[in-house]
Amino acid sequence: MVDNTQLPPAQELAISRDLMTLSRHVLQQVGGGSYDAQAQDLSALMGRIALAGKLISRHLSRSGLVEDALGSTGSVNVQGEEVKKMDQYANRIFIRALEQSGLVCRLASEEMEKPYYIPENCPVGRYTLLFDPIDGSSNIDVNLAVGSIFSVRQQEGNDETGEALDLLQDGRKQLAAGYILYGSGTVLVYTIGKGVHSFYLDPSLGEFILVQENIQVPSTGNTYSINEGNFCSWPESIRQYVMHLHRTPGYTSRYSGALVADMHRILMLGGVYLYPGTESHPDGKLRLLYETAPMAFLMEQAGGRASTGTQNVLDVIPKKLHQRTPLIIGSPDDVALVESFVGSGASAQEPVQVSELRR
Ligand code: AFP
Repeated sequence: MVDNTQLPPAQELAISRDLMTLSRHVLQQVGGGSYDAQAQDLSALMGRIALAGKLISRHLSRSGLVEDALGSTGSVNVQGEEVKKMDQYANRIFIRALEQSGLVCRLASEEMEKPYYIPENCPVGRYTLLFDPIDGSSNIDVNLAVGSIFSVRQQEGNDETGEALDLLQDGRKQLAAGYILYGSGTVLVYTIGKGVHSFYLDPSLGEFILVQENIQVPSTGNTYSINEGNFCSWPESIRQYVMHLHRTPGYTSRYSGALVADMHRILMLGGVYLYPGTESHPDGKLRLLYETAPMAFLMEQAGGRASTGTQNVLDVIPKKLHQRTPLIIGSPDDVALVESFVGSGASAQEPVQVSELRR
């Protein structure tokens, strides 16, 4: 008798994959059947973050056709940077999507000087969402890849002052982190401390579909990603490192101007992304709580590393909400190589002997 309920194994596998929604995946990561309250919360939160990503993706895909997507709002944010219309739109989308979750009491983003409270959620919603709504916003007007970065933390204490002092803790306090890359496709990559997993948005279904579980970054890669326009204002050790790469056959440089896009390349193919301090910005450009710490959490979960040059990014305790840190992130061997230059205090007069460091 023929079993009409079964399809060939390859098709069965494809169906199982298509049915693995993001929320279900989060639950499976945590529970294995017996889901506790936090697992349920994280699953619901990821569902809302994914919804925000879908709405932003849709708006970006029409950006040249609608009035309110391209160009600048004419204002500057707390970092003194020009606010693009998409920055404002995406920030609002995250707020509204998480407001409705009932779970998030507080949101903090690059676009808001102070945390945004949702008082009606606070009695039950003990989570804070930190996010960069649009990372790489200078790419929007020229139709290049941009991203969103997110990080979830438990809210500690009642924070009656509204100063969010409990956020000034190290990156190991993150419960979940990830990014959404709006590129040739829209991909969401996340961790809840149990590996790194990626989901692609299937526009025909309007769902993120699992494509890869337990992503591992290669131990080394041939790509380095840094804005070489800042060469003259980097510390000498970074200049020496990059000159070493120039002299070593096999390296290639890739830099898109969006951390999410560059990070995704490094995560998938190996190599290193750097945003070091510069003369005018000794701590670099990237913000700890909603850019470098979430990326560091993700990269470590994928077997990689993230360093400021002298310290693990996840150990940095911020002094303020919008604190910046230098970032060296990627394959463990490549990050170690950069650190060896920083640690050696390499100077132009004393070039480092690196032959033994590079396999
Ligand atoms: P925004 O988040 O303000 O769009 O900045 C993007 C970013 O922080 C990061 O995504 C890029 O890697 C970096 O800035 C690019 O900065 P430079 O133009 O200085 O290289």
